[in-house]
Amino acid sequence: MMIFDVLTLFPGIFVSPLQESILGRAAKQQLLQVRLHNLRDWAEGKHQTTDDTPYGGGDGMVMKPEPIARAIADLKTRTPRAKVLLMTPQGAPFSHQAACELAAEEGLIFLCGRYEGFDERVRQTLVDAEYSIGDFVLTGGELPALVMIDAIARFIPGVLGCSDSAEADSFSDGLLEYPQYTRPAVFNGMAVPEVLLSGDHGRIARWRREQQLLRTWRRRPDLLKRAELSDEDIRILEQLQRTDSESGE
Ligand code: 4GY
Repeated sequence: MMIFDVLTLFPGIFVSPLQESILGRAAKQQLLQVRLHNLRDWAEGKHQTTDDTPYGGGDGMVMKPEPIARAIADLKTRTPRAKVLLMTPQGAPFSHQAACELAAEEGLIFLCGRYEGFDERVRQTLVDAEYSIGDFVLTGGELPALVMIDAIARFIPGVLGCSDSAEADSFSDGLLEYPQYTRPAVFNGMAVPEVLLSGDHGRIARWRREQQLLRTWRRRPDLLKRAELSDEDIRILEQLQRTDSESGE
């Protein structure tokens, strides 16, 4: 079973997102365990202080290194090989690929920051990897940790039904998903594409691949450079670029 340890000043943030739906079921089935820890439990003094003013002056507070060092040392007595992860806009872009790799670890420790961030020596000596979930600034590392736990959990065998495995989903080949439809066949005057009602599985598969390529080219051309493309895919893309104007994407 995969162990996720979370070090945070606000463990309450995690409770309901981890209890609901797929993650909640995975925890019940003992496919994963998320252990929430209040960093304040490792702080000292009457006020159990976890932050202090920055050396050199400036706004806000910085998280002190000692409570974090004690907390990580304690957690590692139980999961010695666990990797310590820190969520910050300065980290490496978190991705499908990173989620897949992290799912192979025995344990992960998510160190969630608040205020203006961490004493630099925390990063240097206690953290194995830093990740960013996007180019924006949040008020703490808790929501990024939840995002990462969710994305990583999808790669743990048994968490998703066998009908939709994480390896089979479209990001695995680096392309965006094709459009999906369900009943009714006509909604507000908009009909489902005829090919999807045809019952011709070969034609449907070719249409879906074409839609994936079209969408990715239109919306995220940066992804195409790294996507796994067959000769047929490249032929389809060249065709699309010649007939660009027609589609409603
Ligand atoms: N974006 N991706 C992000 C963030 C804010 C540490 C307190 C992000 O991952 N984390 O915005 N984190 C945290 C950073 C100090 C605020």
